[in-house]
Amino acid sequence: MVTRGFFGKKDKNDRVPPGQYLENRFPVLSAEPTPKINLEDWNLSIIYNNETLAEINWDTLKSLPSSLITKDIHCVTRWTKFDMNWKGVKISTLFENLKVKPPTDWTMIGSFTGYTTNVPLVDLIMEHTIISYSYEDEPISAEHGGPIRLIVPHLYFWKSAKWFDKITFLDKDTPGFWENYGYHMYGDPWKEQRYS
Ligand SMILES: Nc1nc2c(c(=O)[nH]1)N[C@H]1C(S)=C(S)[C@@H](COP(=O)(O)O)O[C@H]1N2
Ligand SMILES: [Mo]
Repeated sequence: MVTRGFFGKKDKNDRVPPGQYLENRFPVLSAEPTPKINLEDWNLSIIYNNETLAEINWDTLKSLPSSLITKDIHCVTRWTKFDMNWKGVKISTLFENLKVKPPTDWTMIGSFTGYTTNVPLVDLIMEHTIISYSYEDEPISAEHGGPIRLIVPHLYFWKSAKWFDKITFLDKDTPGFWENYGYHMYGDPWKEQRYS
């Protein structure tokens, strides 16, 4: 029997998770005003127990091997956008280069603005999870989280912190900004994990 998808290409509808609609534009969703961050001043800190395990600046980040990912992105406000192209450095590559040995299984992702969101270590070091500085071959615009944002493409987009500048290791899973307002602790779009 020849089934749909037999020839390997996923049907368009199979790429839209339950409760989502296909969007062509790229909406902006921010809880806070857009900050102005110069790349030269940007710095990412990796923290555990109030101790900075490692830091990286833009010059070093851009010297690390980069990855290009093409992913469908799903926002909890129900838009899904196909084939978004992001360039950046895998978090696993970052940890290797900075010689960071993850001390726990849980992290809190932080932004320059104070925005936070929790991401389990296993998800943070997946192949497609990157610290990104380029969208569709251009620098990321400030409103979309530029100069640098996190991209965790397999979870709802609120996990992809804009103006990303902090990874804090935690001993247990702890809610971040939206999770404190009732968003799901994990946020898998295919399981419709919108709210807890
Ligand atoms: N710092 C920060 N990061 C954030 C947000 C935010 O309000 N502040 N919103 C999240 C949510 S809910 C979504 S859907 C996406 C939106 O990214 P965009 O504005 O580039 O579409 O960013 C996520 N990252
Ligand atoms: Mo969102």
